[in-house]
Amino acid sequence: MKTLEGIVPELKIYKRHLFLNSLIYKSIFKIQSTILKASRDFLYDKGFIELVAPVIAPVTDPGIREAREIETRFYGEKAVLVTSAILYKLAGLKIHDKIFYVAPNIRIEPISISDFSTRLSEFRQIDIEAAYTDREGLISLSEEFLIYIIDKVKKERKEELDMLSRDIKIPKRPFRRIRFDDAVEIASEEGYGLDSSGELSKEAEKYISMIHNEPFWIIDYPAKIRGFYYKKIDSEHLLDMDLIYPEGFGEAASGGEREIDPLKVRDRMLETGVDPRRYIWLFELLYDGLPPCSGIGFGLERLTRYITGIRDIIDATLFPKAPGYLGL
Ligand code: ASN
Repeated sequence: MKTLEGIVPELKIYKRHLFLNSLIYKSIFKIQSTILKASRDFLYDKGFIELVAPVIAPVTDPGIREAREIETRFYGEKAVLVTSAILYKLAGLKIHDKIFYVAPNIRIEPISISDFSTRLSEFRQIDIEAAYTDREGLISLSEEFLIYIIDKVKKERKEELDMLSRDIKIPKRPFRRIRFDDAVEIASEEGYGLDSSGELSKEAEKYISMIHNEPFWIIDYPAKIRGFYYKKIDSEHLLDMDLIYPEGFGEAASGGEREIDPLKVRDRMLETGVDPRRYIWLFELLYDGLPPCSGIGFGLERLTRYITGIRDIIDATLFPKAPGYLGL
C-alpha cells in the first residue's frame, strides 16, 4: 500500500498545510472529488435527491459503538455535535422517498497514538435512505453504487491511480454474505475476539477483511450492540448489514432496515440503554407516519482510502481530525 512514507503522522496532521502540494495528496483528493461526483450522479440517476444535514443538535445517534458524543452549549442550552445523520435521514423521507446527505459525523473515538489507519473523529458519510425498500433492496443498490464509483475513478483518474500505484479491481456481484455470528467464529479460530462494545475488534475485522479479495457483507448483528433504529430479524439479531472492503481495508458502510413502530423503537432504546425521554421528536415523527425504509452510510474517507490504496485514514481527508488530534 502506498503511503506518505517517512513523514511522521503528527506532522501530517498538524502541518498539513505544508504538504498539500505534494503529488500524492493532489492525486488522493482529485480521486476523492471524482468519488463524490460519481456518488451524486449515481444517486440522482436512481431518483434520489441530496439534502443538507445539521452539525449541532439537541440529541444525536447513540449507536456509535466505542465512541462518545461531543457535548457543547448552544445559547446556554445543552447540545451535541451530530454523530451521524440517521435521525435526519428518517425525517428527510418526509421531503422525498429517496434522499441522501454527505454529512459530517463527529465522534470521540478512543485515542490511539500507534494507529492512524482506520478511525477519524471527524468524517463524512454518504448517507443514503430509501422508503419502500427492504434490506435486500439496499444491499443491491449499495453493490451497484460501489461498482459505479470504482469504474468512474478507473476511467477518469487513471493518472492519479498510477501515481499511487493502485490497481483496483471492479468487484463482482453479488458480494458474499457472512452472518455476524459466523464472522465471530472465523475470527476466533485465529484468536481474534470482540471489543468492549461487543463488536468485532479492529484486529478481528482486519483479519476477516484480509482473507477476502472482494468486498463482502456481514449481516445480522446482535440487537444489543447496534442503534435502536434497526429492525429485528429475530429476538437477538437485526436486519442490518455492514459492507467490508477486502485486502485488510475493513469496514466500508453500515446500514439496515428501520424499525418504524414507535413502541418497538422504544423497546429497542431500552434494550440498548438509551433514554426515550431524549427522543420525543422522533416519536412524534414516527406517530405522524413513516414509510417502511432502509438506509446505509458509506464513510467517504474509508471509500477514498480503499480506492486510492493508501494505508492511513488521516491521508484520506484534507484536514484530518484523528482521535485526540485537532490538527488544523
Ligand atoms: N449511517 C448508518 C445507517 O444508515 C448509521 C450510523 O452511521 N450509525 O444506518
